[in-house]
Amino acid sequence: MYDYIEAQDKEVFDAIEGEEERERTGIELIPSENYVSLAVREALSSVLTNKYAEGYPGKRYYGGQRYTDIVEDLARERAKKLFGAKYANVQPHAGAPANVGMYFALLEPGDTIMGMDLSHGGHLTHGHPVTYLTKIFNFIRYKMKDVDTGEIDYEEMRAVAKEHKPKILLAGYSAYPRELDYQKFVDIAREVGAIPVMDVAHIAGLIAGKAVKNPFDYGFDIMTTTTHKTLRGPRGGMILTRDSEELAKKIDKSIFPGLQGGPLMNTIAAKAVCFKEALDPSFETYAKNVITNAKAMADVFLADGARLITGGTSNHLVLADVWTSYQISGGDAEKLLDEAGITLNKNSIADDTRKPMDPSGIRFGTPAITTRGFNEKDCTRVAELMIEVLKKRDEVTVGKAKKEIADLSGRHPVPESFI
Ligand code: DSN
Repeated sequence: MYDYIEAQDKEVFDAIEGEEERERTGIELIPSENYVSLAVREALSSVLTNKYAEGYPGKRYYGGQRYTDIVEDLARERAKKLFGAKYANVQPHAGAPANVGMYFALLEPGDTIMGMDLSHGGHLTHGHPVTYLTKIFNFIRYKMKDVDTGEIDYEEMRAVAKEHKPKILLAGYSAYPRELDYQKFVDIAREVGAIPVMDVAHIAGLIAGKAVKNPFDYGFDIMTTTTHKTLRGPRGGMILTRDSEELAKKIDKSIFPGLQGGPLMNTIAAKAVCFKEALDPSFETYAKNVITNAKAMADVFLADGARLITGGTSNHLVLADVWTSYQISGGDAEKLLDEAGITLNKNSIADDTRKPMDPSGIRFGTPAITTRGFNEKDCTRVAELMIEVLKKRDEVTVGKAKKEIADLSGRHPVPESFI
């Protein structure tokens, strides 16, 4: 596949080869990562990368759009079908620009957004002080009432929303292992005149595969997402509007020309390919298995007495407080498990007393290994090995785990149509 790079640029070729080997042999547990199909990768490397296509199908600023219009229309139609939306904007380059574009479409500078507290699972773009967004908009937060069950404090949310009158009530997260009570979000949003928006970046594939609830069924107006996590598509973003033409028009204008220039047409083609894959009934089985596998891993940690944020999982990810459970920091746990061939990420936990660069938690999940065909039994074994490594930490234990991880990996090669 990389013949030309190999002949022309050995340094880049070697790095790509190295990464491919890493992805083939290690066990990828970062819950926001996945393997995309070769069809998706072919679209990404297609000639569509050569084309400027500012504007939208039928209304572009450059000529020669016969094929780009077909591709973008296919992506939009498939996205709408997949998520039950009337409108789709498939141009955001990633999840962050999707959220930024959505904010600017719906708000004026100084307006208020209410989102999940970052240490309780929210995302940087939901109002972390390090982002420029906080210089423009006013962010207020809601939290979990009970970190051990994951229950959100909806009464507090209602009271704070009534006081501060946010224009957007934002649901969604990047490190929260439970489903939200969508009806409560929508009710509170309507009570205070806010637009209910859900950032489904992490669970888009689970929604598409009907393994979890669809926020649109509860009246959310807008969903923002990435396409490369559980949805198993190219690195990119998207904004879906349930049924308001007015909102959809504002979003289109905000993404282009408000925020971005030329859309990445090769990525949009890859999104279209990924959406077709996700519309196939087999994707429903995949999505269900992702959750079953994550639950199997959580159960092993719970049986060992570990503290899991929210007490388990109902989706694709697990957030373990390894500092309390095993007296190891998230950073050290990440490094140690990496030595055993397991890739995951350190992660802050709710109201963490440790610093973000070496927090109390680790976050892991099953989208990638489920693509490789890992089942509940395999996932149980991976979790057991993780715990052994976290507890003993010596060279022999790490070496033994590494060998078994390599065996497991060998038994479930990345499918040929994926790598
Ligand atoms: N960086 C992503 C994640 O890992 O969850 C969120 O943008």
